[in-house]
Amino acid sequence: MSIDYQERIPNNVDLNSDRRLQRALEHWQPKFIDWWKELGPESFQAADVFLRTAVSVDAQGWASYGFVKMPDYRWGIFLADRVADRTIGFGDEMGKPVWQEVPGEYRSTLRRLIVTQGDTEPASVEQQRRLGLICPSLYDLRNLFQVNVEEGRHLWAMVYLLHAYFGRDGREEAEEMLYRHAGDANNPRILSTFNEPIDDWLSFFMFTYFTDRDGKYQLKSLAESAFDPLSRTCTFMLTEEAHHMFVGETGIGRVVQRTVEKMQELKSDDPALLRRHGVIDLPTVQRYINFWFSSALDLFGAEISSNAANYFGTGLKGRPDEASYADHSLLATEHTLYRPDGKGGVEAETVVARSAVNHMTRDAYAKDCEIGVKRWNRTLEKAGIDFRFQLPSDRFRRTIGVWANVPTDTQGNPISAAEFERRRGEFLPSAEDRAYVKSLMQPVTEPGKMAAWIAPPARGIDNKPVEYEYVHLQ
Ligand code: BYC
Ligand code: FE
Ligand code: FE
Repeated sequence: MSIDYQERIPNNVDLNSDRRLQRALEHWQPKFIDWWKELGPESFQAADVFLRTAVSVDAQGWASYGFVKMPDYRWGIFLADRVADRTIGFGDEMGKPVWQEVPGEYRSTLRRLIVTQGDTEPASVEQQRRLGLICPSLYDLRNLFQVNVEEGRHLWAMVYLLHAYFGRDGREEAEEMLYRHAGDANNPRILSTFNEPIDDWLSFFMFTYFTDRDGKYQLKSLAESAFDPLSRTCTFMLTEEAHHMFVGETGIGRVVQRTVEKMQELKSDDPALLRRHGVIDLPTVQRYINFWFSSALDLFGAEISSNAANYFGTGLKGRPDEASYADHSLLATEHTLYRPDGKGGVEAETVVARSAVNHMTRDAYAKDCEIGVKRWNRTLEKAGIDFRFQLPSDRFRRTIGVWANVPTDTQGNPISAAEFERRRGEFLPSAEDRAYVKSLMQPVTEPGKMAAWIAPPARGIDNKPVEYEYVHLQ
């Protein structure tokens, strides 16, 4: 079904035919706009931004580009087209028709999954709200705002499901989405990563590379759901997600590129010298990777999880690309993982595979994370630089799962708490690192100009040149 832009709430779900639902969402809409104006991008609400807006849910040609003031962005409700005769692809109900309504017995579990997903979307907008004031270029500023408005739309996607399928409880949950705030001491966002401040652009690129990619994997898992409206919603959200990760991968790539150019010019890899010349030294980039990757791993939940086994068995949530696996029951196979033995060593534990769904999803995620790392390393290799980036071990700095609060080095070797503290500055960004990176964050808003710590992008947006004026400041 095509998207109706004549409506107050653009949609392709025939909202017009359900007046109650339409009224309920129209009641929520001004609250969302108030939230956006108060906690969305600071200082740029009146700027004209070159944004893409979804105009169809086809994989090709689904977006159109034009200048929009962010509060006027047409946030709407877009579900991928229904797949005829779709059946459940895994778990105990495998092969049965998917559900168009929520089965009573799964109501609270499903609501909780949708709320957890939905909560991350406005959280990220809140986390990123001050980045515009310190943008490295208009091109980057536009990308930030594109990501922000789409995360706003992802909130709409989950709020639609809550309103349409969860009655009064759902409407209450939708309100709560605008009351919890990232980093709020009394009323924080649900998952811890979404309370971490993002106040420099290196962190923003790390977040869009690592954390938005968790989004990709969680959305892929939910796209497998037996609850068909959730599946269709997530399938379309994934179309938008690709750009967020592109911003992260190319953003980090451009930082690395700039540093490499400086290293060649100065014929030095001395971090202090490079910092005096205004670029971000490679070990600092590595420490940011260590921080954000380990933080993102926690978003997959515990490796051994009865919740996850339950979601899988009941058909609520599968694995990403479930069809690519041979076994869709996971009751007859086993899965081995490594855990601390409590004596400073490591031991193997074998569990029924269904209990290890979170682990499998996380492994698929980590593999996907490697792709960018390889690309950044190619830049180093081509420049004849010996340094190589590496993802830290999945045991490193965990707060969830079997390795929670077990100190290890970045290779995953258990170490004492004292040694961890002694080497903290080798593993993770120090206060000095953060202060240095922050000191570079001076706004650059002349069309085509880039901050000195980042290389220009290879190309512009929608075939426009890099020098294009992507944001018209007021
Ligand atoms: N923090 O069985 P377990 C995105 C809790 S990002 C705090 O291991 P489960 C985006 C858990 O709730 C994608 N608590 O967990 C990115 C449970 O509590 P109870 C977001 C945590 O349920 C960038 C207990 O620990 N989407 O879209 O298998 C920008 C034991 O849990 C955490 C989703 O998350 C944590 N990290 O899995 C914008 C998808 N981990 O029951 C957007 C929906 C676990 O003991 N969520 N706990 O009280 C889920 O599927 C699951 O809730 C999780 C956890 C994967 C998060
Ligand atoms: Fe999102
Ligand atoms: Fe995203």
